[in-house]
Amino acid sequence: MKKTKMLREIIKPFETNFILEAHNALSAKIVEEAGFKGIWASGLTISASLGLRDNNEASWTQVLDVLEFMSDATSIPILIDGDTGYGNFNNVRRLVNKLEQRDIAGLCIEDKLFPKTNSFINSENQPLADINEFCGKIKAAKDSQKDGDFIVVARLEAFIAGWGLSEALRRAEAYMDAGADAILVHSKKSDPSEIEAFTNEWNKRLPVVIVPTKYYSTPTDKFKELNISLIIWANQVLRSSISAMKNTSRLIYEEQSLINVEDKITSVSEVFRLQGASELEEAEKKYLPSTGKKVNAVILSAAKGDKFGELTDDIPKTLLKVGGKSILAQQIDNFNSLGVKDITVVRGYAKEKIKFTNVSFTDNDDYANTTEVYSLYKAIESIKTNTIISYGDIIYKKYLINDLLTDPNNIVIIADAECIKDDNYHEYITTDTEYSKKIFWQHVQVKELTSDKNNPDISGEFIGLFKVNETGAGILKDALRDMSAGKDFRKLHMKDIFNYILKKQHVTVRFIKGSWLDVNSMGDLQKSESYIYD
Ligand code: SPV
Ligand code: MG
Repeated sequence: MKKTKMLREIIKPFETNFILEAHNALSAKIVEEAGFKGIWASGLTISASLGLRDNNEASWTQVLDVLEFMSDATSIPILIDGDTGYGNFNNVRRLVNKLEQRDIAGLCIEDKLFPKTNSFINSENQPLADINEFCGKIKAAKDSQKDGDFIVVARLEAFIAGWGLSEALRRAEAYMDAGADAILVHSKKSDPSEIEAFTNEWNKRLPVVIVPTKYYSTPTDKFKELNISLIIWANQVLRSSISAMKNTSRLIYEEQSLINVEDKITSVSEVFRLQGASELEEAEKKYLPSTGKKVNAVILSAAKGDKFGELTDDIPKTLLKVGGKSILAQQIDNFNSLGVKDITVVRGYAKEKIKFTNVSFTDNDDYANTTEVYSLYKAIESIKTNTIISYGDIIYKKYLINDLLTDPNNIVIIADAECIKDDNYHEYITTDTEYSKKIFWQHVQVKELTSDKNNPDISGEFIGLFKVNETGAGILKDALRDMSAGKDFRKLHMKDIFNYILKKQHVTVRFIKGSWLDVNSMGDLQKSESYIYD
């Protein structure tokens, strides 16, 4: 149902309804969630929340901006307190136009002069508008609305300004004839006597709206008896928030601590809920490319590295410095700079030396008798929906991570087409695809991984960097769990895991040419000094 129609439903004769004040999108949403069928966009509270007085200090377009947020955040109708209409009939016409564009359901204008003052400040001195001039405004508003259900409420300030009942009735009658949809009778008395006097004479000719701020103790049944159509509770949400904000601010200031505050205030997760954070998460799953998806990294850094002499007496090789920065710090920085913040480092040798505040740790305390597979198994819970797994002793260019992030395949490994075939342990891949330039931008399926450098089918060297997506993560975890039961598990290498996977699933390779370094020896370390890392 249209918001204008909804407002019409709650401003009708013979039935009393209620709306509550809001002054921004958040409070409007809270009012809706409380169950109200409509919102009063109060001039007093909107200006107060902007740090201004209720004297038209906020321009009408500034009020309009606030209304737009309120309207976007809610699905119930908003009746705007339009003060005196921010000018003459011409300003009111434009106002109605702009309100309708923002799906505001109704406008209330009061018969005072611009710039107005709040009805409870010095009210006896407040001049009223000329009746005819105000009737012209009402007519102009009604004539300019495009939606027939848009509501114009004419507000009587006669009682507020110290005029009596007959002036109020005279005006109400004129405003009705000018086309108003309802009459708001305002009173500053602490009892409803003026309202009662008015409604007795008025005799339900148009719906009557009231704002019982000053006569708040009057039972609501009394208003029902008086056939009030709409009761506006005009400022209580702002006032309650002021009390809460004062208490919290004072407490935090005095105690210089949050300890006595935290459980008295709304949780951060409730703030997220009110903002609709979950909807965005769902939308991200639907619309974002894989680069925007949750990505995490696991860095396998348990090994001591035994070819570095005393350099690794106290630290694992992942902490060896290259160009002033440890290999591990270099990797973490690269991941961070690409937006990957969820990083798990598997520590082993000299684990206490690995100190980073922005990563989480998993330990492989049996690092001396195990290999990288066992370290990865220790971090199995960190293999999630998009996980990059990296050996902790390799240096590579950042673009490789980017390439992996955008790759749609389930399991993608990086291999260097120019492989080293020395006596150190290396893992090579074989493929069915003939080696050619083309392979650098094709997705090639891996046939097998091998550590046999004499295998004639070798087309590249696995560099110790790969990615799994959600499906790939499931496949990898199943393989690790299946193989963990075998008695040789602690001695297995990544090639064994991949070969196990390859019996049933595809593993894709992306070839590179250089752009990385496996730090295996002092020689490598020296070479790496001249290496470009990003
Ligand atoms: C408002 O809420 O701004 C009103 C009601 O206009 S009152 O403050 O009572 O004038
Ligand atoms: Mg007001």
